This record gives sequence, C-alpha cells and structure tokens, in this order.
Amino acid sequence: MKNLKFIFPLGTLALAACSSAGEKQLPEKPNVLFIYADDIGFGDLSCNGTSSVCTPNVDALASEGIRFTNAHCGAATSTPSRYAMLTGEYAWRREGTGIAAGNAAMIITPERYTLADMFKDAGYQTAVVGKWHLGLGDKTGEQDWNGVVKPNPSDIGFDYSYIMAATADRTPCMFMENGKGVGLDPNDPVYVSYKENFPGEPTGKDNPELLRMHPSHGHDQSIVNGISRIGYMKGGKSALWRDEDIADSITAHAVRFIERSQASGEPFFLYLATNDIHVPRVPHERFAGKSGLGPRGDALLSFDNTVGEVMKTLKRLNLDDNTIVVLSSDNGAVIDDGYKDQAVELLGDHKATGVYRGGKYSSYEGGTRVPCILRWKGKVQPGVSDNLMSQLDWFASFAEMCGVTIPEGAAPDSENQLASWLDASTKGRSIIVEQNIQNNLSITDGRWKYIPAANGPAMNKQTNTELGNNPKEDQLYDLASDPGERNNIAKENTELVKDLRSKLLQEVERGVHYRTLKGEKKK
Ligand code: NG6
Ligand code: CA
Repeated sequence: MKNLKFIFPLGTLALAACSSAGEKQLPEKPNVLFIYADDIGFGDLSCNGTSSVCTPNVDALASEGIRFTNAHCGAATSTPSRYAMLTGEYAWRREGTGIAAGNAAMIITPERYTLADMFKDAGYQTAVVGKWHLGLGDKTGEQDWNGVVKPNPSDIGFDYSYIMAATADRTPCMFMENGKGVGLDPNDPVYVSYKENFPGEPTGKDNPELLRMHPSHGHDQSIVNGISRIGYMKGGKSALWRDEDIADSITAHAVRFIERSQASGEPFFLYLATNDIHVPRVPHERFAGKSGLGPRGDALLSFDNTVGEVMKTLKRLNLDDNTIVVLSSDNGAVIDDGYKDQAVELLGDHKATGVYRGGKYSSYEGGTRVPCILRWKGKVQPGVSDNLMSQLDWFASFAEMCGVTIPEGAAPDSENQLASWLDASTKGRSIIVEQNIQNNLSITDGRWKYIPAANGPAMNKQTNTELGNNPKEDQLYDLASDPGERNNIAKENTELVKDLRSKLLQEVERGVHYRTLKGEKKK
C-alpha cells in the first residue's frame, strides 16, 4: 500500500525521539509495549478478516496503527521465536534453542546483549510479564525452585520480571517474580522433574479419573488443577496457579508495571507475553462459552480483553500518544495442541491461519506469518502494509530510534527497518529465513517462497499440521498468485530456485550455524 506516510520525516523522528533536538516537539523517548501472543494465527483476529470471532480491542489497535500482512516471527514455535526476537539472531544458528522444557537452563546467557539491554542502555525501565519459555538458572534440571533461580530475566536486561517459567502445559505451574516462586510456603517446598514422577503423586496417565480436561496427545504427567501437564512436580500447593486466573494475573502485573514506570517518570519497555491462546486453554469463567468456538475461541476473547485493559491503562495515565504498541504472535495457529478441548469439533469454517497453509510447527506460511500491528497514535499514520517484515528487526529498528549503537557481533540478523515499521510506503526486508519444528529452513523474498527438499515427516499427525517437509522435492510457490502454497512450480522455474537457494545458503553461511541447510547437524 503506497498511500501511507509517516507524519513526520524520519530523520526528524530519529533525532527528536531521543534528543529533543528536532524542530517538532516529539516525546523524547516513547514507551514501547510489545503485546506478544502465544499461538495466535494470522486468521484468528477479526482485523485480519475473520468473522467467526470478534476481537474489538485488537481491531481498534489495527485501525489506529499499521496492520502488517507479511510479518514473520523467527520460527514456527515459541522458544526459537522468542530467542530470535530478544537476541536479533536466528535461533537455527544455535544449538539448544528448540522448544524448552520447564526445567531448562537459561538459553540466552547473561553475557549476551539483548533487546532489553538495548532499551536499558537507552534509559528505559524494562520488564517482561507473562510467558517466558527461555529457560531459567544455569543448569538444566538443577534449579532450586524454592530459592531465587539465577540467572533469570534480570541477568539479560529486564529490571522486572513476572513470568511463567515455560508454558501453561509444563511444570512448574507457578509464577516467578524476579526469579522467585510467587506465593510459596517454606513448609511446602516445590520440586520439579522431567525425568521421573515423585512417589505417590498422581499423573494423567495413571489417574485419568482426576482430570477435568483430558490430553489428546502427550500432557499426561503431573496433575495441577485437574489438568495433566508435561513434566512432574510436587508440593508448592499455595503457589500453584489457577488456569482461569493466568490472563488476569499477567494483565494486572503489566498494568502495575506501567503505573510504576509512569510514576517514576522514566520511559518503559514492556514485553507483555500472554499465555493466551496456548494450551491448556482454560480462560476465565467470564469468557468461557462466549465465543461459540469452544475454549480456543474463548481464549481469543481473553487475549482481546488483555489488550483492552492495557490500552485503557495507557489512556488513563495519559501515555496513549507517547507509547508505541506492537502486537504480534510467537508462531502460527494450531487447533488440537494436546488437549481434548473441542477446538477441532467447534472450529466450523474458522480459518485460524487465514489463507495460509500449515500452521504452528510448519515451513509453510501458516508457521511464521503472524498477526502484526504497530500503533503510535498521532505519529504513525494508520494503514495496511504488505511489506516483508521480521520480528528480528525490532532490535535494530528500536536501537536506531533510541540512538543506541548495538555492540559489534550482537543482533547479527536484525536489520534496521525503523522506516518500514513506521511508514508502510517504504520497502521492508528483501528476504526472510523461516524455520520449522525440524529446524528445516526455507526462504521468502515476499513474493517467492522456496522450501528446499529436506528430511522430516510431511505431517504432524498429532496436531494435523502439514509441516512442509519433502525429502525428495524442492518446493517453490508464487505467494502473489498462490498465497496458500498449493501449486509447486519449482520444476518449471529452475533459475528462481537456484537464486533463492543461493540466497538461503549465503544467509546460513553468513554467521554462526550448527546445522546444514537440511536441518542436519554439521559434521
Ligand atoms: C509441544 C507440545 C505442545 C506445545 C508445544 C510448545 C506435546 C505432545 N506437544 O511439544 O502441546 O506445548 O510443545 O508450544 O507435548 S510453544 O508454543 O510453546 O512452542
Ligand atoms: Ca507458541
């Protein structure tokens, strides 16, 4: 869309936003709020076209900001996406960045320079509230969950953290505030294991009669709140979360952080990572049954409510014009992700990935092409951008805005795309590398999509997702005429395939990497 324009010339912005030296009196340092959803697909929000579910608060953001239609997260699952976003480095470059267990050690180690460090260097107060899923502590499985687990987000640039260690479907099922379990009773210590159960503790596998929500696959270990999880835990009863309250707890802590920052007069960077709409989907009673799509749709309403609550807070505190709000998701949509929650049965004709093929876990566009909105009221002209955009670029782009120089070697895959984030009439990225659950890589230039032949199953049979793996054939799609990647035109377009393949190889070779193009470990 070429009719969009940034209201102020960018040069002025870069200067004025950080030094007040510009002619226009722009805020010195706008607050930056990331609302990072879990597993929300491109088609899950009404601003992206669905009529089967209504997300009015997100829609308001979209109508007041730029809605991106070709924005990608770093990978088709959570941990690598979050790793990539916070480090500005593709996760496939590093071993050990796959879906993290609940007792994984910190994946981003303290010596790394992160997006949060960058905001701190710019004078911001920084926080992460919500789903973490990047490991805690320095040794997998050896954390003392009753003490302060270190390292934690405060060691990679976050002044404040209120997080779920991993996911709602993984133990430990309690919030951690600045590294410490919230609400723990010293007389009832908590223990976590991913190796074996604690004697006498019930599990979903052995005690299905205790469950109120049954797994469809996996998720049959420790039972918390009548829901069996991945991993074992024991004790810590007073600290266990009630699934229905997770979203409200996250929202309330986000709101409190915003209030505290406002009172301090410092600008803030808040990474608000929702648990919605990840499994187990157990939204608060006030949303249960409201969407008509079952818990998955109800969780979307809960997500939308969180968006509404934080926006209300910004308005109440007069921070509305002075806060850049970015909304996106950590990977594409999945319908049955391990619990019998009727998501499949009640889906109707809802298309959670929009027109895109695959979904969470996949090399197809449904894996990483996610909802993305940027709103900066009064500064960024509302509209729609079809530019090719990557979450990895938030790092270098906001560094540019804040006038921070990223240390050499940090954020190697992050491009300064500030102009394109703030003005849809500029060009966006030239290429993006996409990563699926098998760590197989593909590449798009926005129009063409090349998926090299690579080992791996065609389907995730458990979730019923097409993964895009084809050991025998290269795949090439013209996303302009075939956004659903149905018509493989690789054979007829050998030159294009050659070109994209060499670009992908170049990208892989450009930095550290431990896997080959095919996802295999390098010899
Ligand atoms: C998978 C889980 C799935 C989900 C996913 C991580 C099974 C069978 N499936 O291994 O339920 O937890 O990991 O999701 O255990 S993510 O959005 O955090 O990447
Ligand atoms: Ca996710």
